[in-house]
Amino acid sequence: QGLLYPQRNETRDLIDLSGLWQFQMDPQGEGEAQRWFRKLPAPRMIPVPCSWNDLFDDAHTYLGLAWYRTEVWLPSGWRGRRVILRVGSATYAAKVWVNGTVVTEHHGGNLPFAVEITEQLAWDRTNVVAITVENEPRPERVPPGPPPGGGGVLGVAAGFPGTTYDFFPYAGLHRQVWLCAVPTVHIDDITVVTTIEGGDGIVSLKVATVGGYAGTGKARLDDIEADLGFRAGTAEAILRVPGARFWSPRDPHLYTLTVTLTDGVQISDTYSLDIGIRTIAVRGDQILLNGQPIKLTGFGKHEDFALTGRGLNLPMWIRDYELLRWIGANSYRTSHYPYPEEVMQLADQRGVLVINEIPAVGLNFADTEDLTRLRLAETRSQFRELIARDKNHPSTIMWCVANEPLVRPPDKDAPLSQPQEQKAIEAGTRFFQHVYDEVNRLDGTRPVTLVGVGGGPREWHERFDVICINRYYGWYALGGRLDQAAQVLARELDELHQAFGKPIIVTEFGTDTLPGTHSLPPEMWTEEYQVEFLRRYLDVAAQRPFMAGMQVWAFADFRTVQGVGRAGGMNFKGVFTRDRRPKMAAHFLRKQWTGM
Ligand code: E9O
Repeated sequence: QGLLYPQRNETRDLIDLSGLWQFQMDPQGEGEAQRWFRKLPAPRMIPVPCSWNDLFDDAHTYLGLAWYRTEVWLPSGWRGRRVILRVGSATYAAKVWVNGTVVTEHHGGNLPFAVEITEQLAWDRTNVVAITVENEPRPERVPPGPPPGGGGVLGVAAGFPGTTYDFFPYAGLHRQVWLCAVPTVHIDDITVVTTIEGGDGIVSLKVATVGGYAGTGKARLDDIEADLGFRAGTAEAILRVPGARFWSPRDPHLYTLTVTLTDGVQISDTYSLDIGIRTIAVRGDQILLNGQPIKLTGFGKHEDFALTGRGLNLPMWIRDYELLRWIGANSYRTSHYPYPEEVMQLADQRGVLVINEIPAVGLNFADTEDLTRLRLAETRSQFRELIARDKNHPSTIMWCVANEPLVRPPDKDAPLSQPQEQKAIEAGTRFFQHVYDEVNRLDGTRPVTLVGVGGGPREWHERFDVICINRYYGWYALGGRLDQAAQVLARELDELHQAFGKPIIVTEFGTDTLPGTHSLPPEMWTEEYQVEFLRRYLDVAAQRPFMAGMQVWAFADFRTVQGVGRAGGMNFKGVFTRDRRPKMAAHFLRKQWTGM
């Protein structure tokens, strides 16, 4: 099934089920046997979309099973059409009932899933939609849960709730739930690939339908049109745009592509998509956008805000895009999971370059082969969904397959023996080979990267098109010693460049900084130290023309699990506070990146 963003037009309609739903936690897992999909015994109200954790004290650290329930009356005009239920994001596992019948199950938060529910619907009464969601940190999932009794980032201490990463494991229905009415025979998927020939843009498209459409259609972009002839439900076409405006951060021009199923008289379905004409490629140590080298400036981010948690928060995103422009950033990474679809559309419109990452954070390869096999299956299915969702966004310039995979869990104190370590490195090499091949098969048009961290084996980078590294000399190592930190960083970048000759991006570097804390000379945790640290890193990069990008960790302070390394349950590496006030470092970066 395709994952085209829901649309309302002359042939399609939508109902957004956002609003207050009934909610009940089910720690004993008794709801299904007691038919809670019909009626919840003791519900309270909850907003959708939103995380549940910061709303109710008894749900704050609850990651187990919970029920959502709502009712919806369908418009009579929808009769005779297919009705599709689309869930934008349920973190982590979901099961869906319509009028008492299970219609689908889904694994993996942060990505949408859709299922046709026409058969289950009633037209003469209200329909009951019930969804269970749970976010149990299980070891076979991606991201994996911590080993039993273990967890804790950096081995400082076991965090609570236990995770293999530091951000808070928010749970719930995080994005909209939609009902979509579409024609029985309809456009299910569109794949657009753009290339450049001289001043012309070449737009190649593939259209897939549901219902084995065998008729004709049209593709239109401005006043350029192509005929579509469908066979077994699919058709292809190429549109040439003379003197095209190529999409770039400086001129993020979008064309509207409209695909129509029509016999020339009657229109049976239509769908419009905003596309950018651009190319992205790696040549030697450079990343080329439309044939020109680009350098990324920007951040690693999170989807994180007070009360809403990881729930869709469009005001936050609009503000974040304003601040990205204010500070002169041209890019960010979707650390450490896919962001909302609207946020990708905004990146297209505003000309922001996105490294698009799946939720593969906290992987380690000292765990059993069984676990590695299960995580590989999960990683691949999440990638299939991510690429299906985001393949047509010009802003996505690169796929990222994992953040900071490790040879062994960070909380294991005893080092692995030499042969054990070798085995784990090889297991990781095989894992990433599989993922790389899969991503390339699904989308051969974008570079693919892996984000490595200090101490991670270099072998794992070999497969990938771009070398991305997270480095913390001057913070987690060499704390307080910024001169030495800069030397170590410089030496390592030179070595990596020598070894790989590929583009290098530092995708994380930063220091925890308590807003309002100052010192002279600069000391750790102060605003002065954050500025000095960032200055050293940017200077080292500026002296190395081969560097393809620098992304600061992090854009804003964000909520973490509890632990002695995270004061107040926060990661304070933000350049902005959690409520988006600038720290000194924000002003510093703005000067660096805009010259203002
Ligand atoms: C991942 C990110 O989600 N990278 C972490 C960030 C952090 O602030 C976290 O928020 O902790 C940094 C990992 C640093 C590991 C450094 C090991 C250095 C050993 C010399």
